[in-house]
Amino acid sequence: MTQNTPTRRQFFAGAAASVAGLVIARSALAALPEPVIQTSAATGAPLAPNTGRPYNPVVTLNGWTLPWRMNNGVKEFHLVAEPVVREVTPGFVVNMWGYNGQSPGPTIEVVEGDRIRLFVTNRLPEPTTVHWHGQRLPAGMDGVAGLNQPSIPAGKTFVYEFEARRPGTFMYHPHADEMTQMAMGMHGFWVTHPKAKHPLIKEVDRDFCFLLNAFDVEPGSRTPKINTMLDFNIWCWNSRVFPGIDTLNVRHGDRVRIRIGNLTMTNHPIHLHGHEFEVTGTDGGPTPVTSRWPEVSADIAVGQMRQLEFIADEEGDWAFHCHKSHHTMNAMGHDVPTMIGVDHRGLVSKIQKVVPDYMLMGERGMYDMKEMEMQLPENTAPMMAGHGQFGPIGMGGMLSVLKVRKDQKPGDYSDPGPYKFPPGTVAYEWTGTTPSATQAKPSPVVTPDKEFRARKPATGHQH
Ligand SMILES: [Cu+2]
Repeated sequence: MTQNTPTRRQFFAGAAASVAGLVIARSALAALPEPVIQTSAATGAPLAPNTGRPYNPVVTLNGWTLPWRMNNGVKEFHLVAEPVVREVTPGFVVNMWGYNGQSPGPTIEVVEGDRIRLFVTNRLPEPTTVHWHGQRLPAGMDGVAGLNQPSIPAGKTFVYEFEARRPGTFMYHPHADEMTQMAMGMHGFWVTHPKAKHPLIKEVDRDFCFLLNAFDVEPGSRTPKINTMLDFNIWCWNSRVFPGIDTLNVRHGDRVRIRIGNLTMTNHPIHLHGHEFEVTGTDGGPTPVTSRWPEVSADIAVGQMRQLEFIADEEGDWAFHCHKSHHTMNAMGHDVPTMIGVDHRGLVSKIQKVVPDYMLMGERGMYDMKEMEMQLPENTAPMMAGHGQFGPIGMGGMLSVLKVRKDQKPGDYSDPGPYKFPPGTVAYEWTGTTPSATQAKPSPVVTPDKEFRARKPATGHQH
């Protein structure tokens, strides 16, 4: 792959090549920083800065941070927009477009006041640009094709240069053929750390980030349908679905920050169990302290970013997920007819004479689907998957687990394994007799003395 202009054949070969790590000839890009490629979907270790101002690096869930080089005081990064193959969960890979071997692209971390130069090489089969969402910068660096710059033709490299003027939580994505390129997985995270102690930005022990993204991939296929507007079936955090999303592992008592950006076509109420958090920042910057209140769910609208912060002071394994129930489910959960209460006795064998593969689903609810090892088309994420220490979890999509442990070492992000519940603290089965139900006494009938007047028997309060 020494030529810069990908041919049609190279484009289709490119997806396969990137699995093994795309090799770019150094001679062709001699003056540029060598592009760094990452093809593993594992959560990368935080990238401690070895040049420039110090900061406490973030951890990108199932992602990584892009290294830079220092050139006369300027931080230089090299992004390569290209077709990639992403493992969305074990057994399910999707052809995507991304940056430097992955979708999402690598996280970019800089410090307030840094001078930044970003080289963007386009190895897609069509023009692209990069928009630096939320940044204060010169208009000519804002990346809207046609409006702020000519688009980057296939095979060419453009240079963006600006100062990171304000600290905060940002992202980047194309502003050229957005419908295709974002539906194919092109976006990445950006964090600008404060240059000094900031009155609205607390130092934290753990700083996680990820993007919400979604794809429409027919079961058995591996390329997203880019024209889908609403009916997506793969609901991702950083292009991963449960059980493929890594857990968030923290030490008991840690101050934890989770930065989330939404690049799907709908909102996601992100819900944390066992703790209350505050929203300490948006893509507009840190929020005033007087605007913060405790929450256990934060709705993240399309194109928004939110920073959630809390003290992890409850030991255990805590679910952390989108509260839309269809978003904690993988493909095949959407077009199944509701069968609850339908008596199918004797029916299946008759239907199977006409439709040999016919299978009955859901006449007692969908719970059985958790255990069912049904024959899925090749390359399909099971609708509900994942096991906990008590059995099947029965979810997919936008779900992970916050693991809070007393013995987790500072800076150790490794998975401590399942929580050891103290004896007597787990919900248990009642083994005594169950009394039969009694009918509650009917509420006394109150005749309103006026047509719209009612009396609440419990309080006697009149409306
Ligand atoms: Cu959601």
